Amino acid sequence: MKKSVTFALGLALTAGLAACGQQGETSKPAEDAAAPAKDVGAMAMLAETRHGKGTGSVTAIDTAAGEVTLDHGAIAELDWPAMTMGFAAPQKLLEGLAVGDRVSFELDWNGKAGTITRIEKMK
Ligand SMILES: [Cu+2]
Repeated sequence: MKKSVTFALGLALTAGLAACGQQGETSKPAEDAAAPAKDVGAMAMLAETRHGKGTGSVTAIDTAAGEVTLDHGAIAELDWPAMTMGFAAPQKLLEGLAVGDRVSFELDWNGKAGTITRIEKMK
């Protein structure tokens, strides 16, 4: 009995550490760090990489570092609600994008971090 409780706690902690949006969340970072449970339930942490598609707007971008933060809508493939979060992205894909642009994008999610595989400005 005690063993299973410990195991469950370990899972919860792991899920918390891997919570999507942890890096890029712009709203109330202190509160998010203390209570990431809202997103953890929706984002099952799987070891394999999953692919998702979404739309959103660019809220921050660092082309040289290969980082972009998107305020994105729900992503059905990943069971994600809408949120603001950071992604890694090849520099080449970020060229020509700017804060405020509306974009459609695709990403690979490895359970801890997302990498943009396609991102295009929408008219
Ligand atoms: Cu997210």
